[in-house]
Amino acid sequence: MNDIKERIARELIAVRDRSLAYTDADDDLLVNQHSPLMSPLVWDLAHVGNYEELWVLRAAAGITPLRPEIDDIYDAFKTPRKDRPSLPFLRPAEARGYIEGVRGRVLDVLDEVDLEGPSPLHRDGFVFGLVIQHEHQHDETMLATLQLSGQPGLVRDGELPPGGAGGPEEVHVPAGPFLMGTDTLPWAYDNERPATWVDLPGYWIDRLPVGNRAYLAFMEDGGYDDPRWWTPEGWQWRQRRGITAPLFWTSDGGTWHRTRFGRVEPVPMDEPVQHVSWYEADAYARWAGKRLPTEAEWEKACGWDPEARRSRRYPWGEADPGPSLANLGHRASHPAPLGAYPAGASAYGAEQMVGDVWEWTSSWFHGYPGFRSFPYKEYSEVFFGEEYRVLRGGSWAADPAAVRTTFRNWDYPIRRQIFTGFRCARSELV
Ligand code: AVJ
Ligand code: FE
Repeated sequence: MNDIKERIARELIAVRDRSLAYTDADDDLLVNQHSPLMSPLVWDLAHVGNYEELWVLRAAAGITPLRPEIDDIYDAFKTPRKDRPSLPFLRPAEARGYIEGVRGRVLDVLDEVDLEGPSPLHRDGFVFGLVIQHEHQHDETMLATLQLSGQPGLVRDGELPPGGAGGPEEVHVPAGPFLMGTDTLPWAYDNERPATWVDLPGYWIDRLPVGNRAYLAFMEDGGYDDPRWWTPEGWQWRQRRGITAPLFWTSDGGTWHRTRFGRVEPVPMDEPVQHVSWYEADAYARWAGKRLPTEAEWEKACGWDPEARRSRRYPWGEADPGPSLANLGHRASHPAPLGAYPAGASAYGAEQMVGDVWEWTSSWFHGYPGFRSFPYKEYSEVFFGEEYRVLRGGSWAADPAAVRTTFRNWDYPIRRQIFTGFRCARSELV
């Protein structure tokens, strides 16, 4: 039990170090809004502290509210992101003081709590997992905000393995049932439960995410100008917004560059494409004679172990994602080159399924059969329906604590500021 508590304490410290590193900047950068799509950075910072107060201190431990008067400011449902600059949110010094005060009490709660008790919030440290994953997700959002701001500063240049490991273009996943989702991973979200048998026909899925070189071939083949490849909504979006390339790409007389955290550099042809919308991913797949994988196809190819007949936590098994297995945890501020992680392959031989880029799937975000919201409807359930597409796998900016083969992310099909790419699939010929 103390092992779990120590692990929780370590993870709490690590994620807070991360949030503080991302907000170690002048007040102007933190309080200004850099895009109507995003909150001011200091809003995210105090929001994660407020969430921690709500869930660990008040809900799980029954502690009297510390600052109930600020709850409304940090309620994501009360004020849409575009309107958050006008909120009377805490200024940076006060925000840091507030979240530090909350955190001190959270560590006291951790010391005393019975993680084997009857409360489902306490069991296996669920509520701590909830706030750790929540903060990591906001940290990734903060990185997207920083990228949109165009400000230099937060580029990390950690070394990633070289790409180029060979292999087939596609891997085959034979027909048959697999268990989708989980009943057993203790920190899994409600939307990953319950585990459900899903019987899929056989299919092929790309071994690797689609790279910049392949994506550029689509562009040069007139992919953005040919409505045959686009859904009607996608075509309308492309026309209205005048989209001709991934977000952050610019071209000067033939060579494509990208702006990455304030640096302009040639688009690296061997990296997975990122900053494309679902509409672009879907159009590319049709141009390539393929389609996007369904969410079930994606998860089976990533996590199912056909021999053991169970899901793995990561594509390669249960081992933590070391530097030779996946590009997670913001080691460097970009995806790794294609073929950089042969040791991280799934049972079916698919590579780079976790880390590098989130991957669009063809599926809308719905609850699995038997879904029950826990611990609150506003995490998942209110987003179910035909508005959000599911993203899988996690990007270079995602932390291993918030990545697993069953983890589900979702966003509007027009969104491109997130660290998102895709891979293609196709049905077996019959
Ligand atoms: C799961 C990434 C879509 O950022 O809106 C953060 C995560 N939920 N605070 C989001 C989340 C509440 C969520 N995503
Ligand atoms: Fe949140």
